Amino acid sequence: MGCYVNADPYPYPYNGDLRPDNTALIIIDMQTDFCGQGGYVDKMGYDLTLTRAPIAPIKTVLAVMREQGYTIIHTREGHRPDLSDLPENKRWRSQRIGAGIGDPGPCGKILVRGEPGWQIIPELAPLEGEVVIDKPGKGSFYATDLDLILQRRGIQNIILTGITTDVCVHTTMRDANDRGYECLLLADCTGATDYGNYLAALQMIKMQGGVFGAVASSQDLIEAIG
Ligand code: C5J
Repeated sequence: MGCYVNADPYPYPYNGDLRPDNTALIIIDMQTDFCGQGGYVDKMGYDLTLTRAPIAPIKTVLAVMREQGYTIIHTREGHRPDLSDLPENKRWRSQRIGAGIGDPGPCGKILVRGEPGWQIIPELAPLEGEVVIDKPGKGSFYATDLDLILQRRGIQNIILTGITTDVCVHTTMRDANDRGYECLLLADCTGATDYGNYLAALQMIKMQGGVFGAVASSQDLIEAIG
């Protein structure tokens, strides 16, 4: 019995206990800065088709999970306008490659809260009442109230989507796994700035019997939750 997703390397979740009231969909950093023209990733010179690929599949999963009453969580990476929460070395590193965080660009100041580039793209905009987590770092738990919100709602399972697979999505998944959350990454609902890194990031999750959780497609998830 139970509800299992046909995932790799094991049917997810491990205990078959997958319900709208114990499971959250997290959509990580689907902001113009990471997938839109003139944003941070574009300024760094990476191929936007890789970070835009998950938009349509996420939209489909989001509609299904909203309809069924799952907890929906959106995250945004960004810094305060006075940059008081921007580590010196993060600023230095980004400036060095021509995409200085906090510097003006075509979409406003790069990765600064309130600027056009920092907004979640309209296709995946949060609805009134959905949780939005503002984070200054890669992980969604660091310096945020995400864990508190998940605990209060009795969330045990986290379905991860968003960008980028090898940076913010992986950091969040690793941290969530350490905290005891049962994690599933939807492979077609995530993308990286480098295709090889995307593939490697998926592979890393599946090592050691699923060291950070499991991987499935959005279709596998939708079939399981009906
Ligand atoms: C990065 C992210 N890559 N959302 N952020 O700096 O993955």
